[in-house]
Amino acid sequence: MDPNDQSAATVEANFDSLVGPTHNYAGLAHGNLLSAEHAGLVAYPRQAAMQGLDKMRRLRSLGLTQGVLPPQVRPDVEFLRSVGVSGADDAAVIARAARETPRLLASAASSSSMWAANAATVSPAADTSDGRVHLTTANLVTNAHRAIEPPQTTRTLRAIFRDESRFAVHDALPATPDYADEGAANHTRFAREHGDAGVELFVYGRLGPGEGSVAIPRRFPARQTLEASRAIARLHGLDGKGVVYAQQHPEAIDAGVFHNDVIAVGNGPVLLAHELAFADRDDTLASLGKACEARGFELCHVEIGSADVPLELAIKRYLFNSQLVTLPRGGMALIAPTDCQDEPRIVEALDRIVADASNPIGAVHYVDVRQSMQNGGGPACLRLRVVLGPQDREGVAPGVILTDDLGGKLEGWIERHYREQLNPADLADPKLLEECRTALDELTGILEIGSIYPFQRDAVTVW
Ligand code: SUG
Repeated sequence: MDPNDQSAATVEANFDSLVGPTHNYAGLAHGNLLSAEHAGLVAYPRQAAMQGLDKMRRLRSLGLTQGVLPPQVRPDVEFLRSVGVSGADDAAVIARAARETPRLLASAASSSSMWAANAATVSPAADTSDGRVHLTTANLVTNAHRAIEPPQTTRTLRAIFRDESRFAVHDALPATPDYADEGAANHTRFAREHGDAGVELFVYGRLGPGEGSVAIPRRFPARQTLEASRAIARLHGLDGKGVVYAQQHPEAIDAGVFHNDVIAVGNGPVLLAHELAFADRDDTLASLGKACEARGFELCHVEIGSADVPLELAIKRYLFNSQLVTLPRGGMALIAPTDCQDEPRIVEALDRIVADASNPIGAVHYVDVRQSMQNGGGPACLRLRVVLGPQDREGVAPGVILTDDLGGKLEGWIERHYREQLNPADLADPKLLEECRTALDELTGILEIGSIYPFQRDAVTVW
């Protein structure tokens, strides 16, 4: 039997979003230090998209199931119109935005949907009351350029996770600060094996109204509320025994940890985290340990302390925004950004972890996603994890699962449609929208997911 044959197994698939043709650096994300640092830089969309595709191919070469999510249409002219930037046609709206309010144009043009970890929160079938995989689209209310993503995200997810007997795709939570939600970036699932009932850890930065008070960050926004996390657990029908809520360390948020996946990553029974990830480290570990025990497995906690890797360094190099994956042949590998590779303190910490037989992490693979990293999105930000049993897999649009053939087609597609470089001033070019629409129209054909964008539907004349 082929050891890579996973057809009968429950696997965790990574769905990465392709970087969009308008990838640029606009410094839009308050509290995200890399986004601020690189604002105004020339961006390289073609290279960015290829780096993302190369990462997907690398994961697939490790024997993992890899899916592809399409980007969103940008600039979002409807968003510009909704905030009063009017014009006779799309080109006029874009021209007026460029003239009068360039930051709004940058928000409308951001390719931020590339960070698929913020698309939704996902609970596998083994954890939910109706035995379906549940996905709740994130509302991303904290930042305007991200708050425009949810309607298209929901359409895209429903087109891909299309069998309603296997998948429930929920609309985003109400778009209000009390329900601020950033998706899987603040959610980690632990289980003995992917197909077993697990423990879902929801990490929040602040409470909702009337829930008492906790210390909150002073400098940067807390993007996730406890109220939002609770709502998702309810929507997904999670058993309370398998749910743990933990507060992010406010000092970590103030140091630039805008999502928990910038400071912690988990997989199977393993939690790899910095000592400053949680506001109450001991309490969080105790609750998590107890919940895992109740599910019949022991939590394997691998910690990196400030003495070995200071918080600021971990954030700058995105050490914890690595993907921790279970390999089909057994053991785990960490998929880390190349930016970690030339930092001796990080390499030493990782070498120690790999050499330590008390955890299953046996290898580190470095991937170059620098174009995304410069906007604060590392390897783990680019993917949405979805645990799929054999029946679930049959309910997924088959054309989005990466194969050699699809990889080749996507490479050609990127070469044909993406600009080599994009300056902030190029966002004013009305041709960019046309190029994006043409590219995405072709992409939906390649992925065989039908018409998912409003411009494709509007083009159909209804008699
Ligand atoms: O929301 N950056 C994104 C990065 C998201 C990373 N995702 C996870 N950690 N899962 C954000 O801060 C920058 C866009 C700009 O400045 O042009 C941005 O939106």
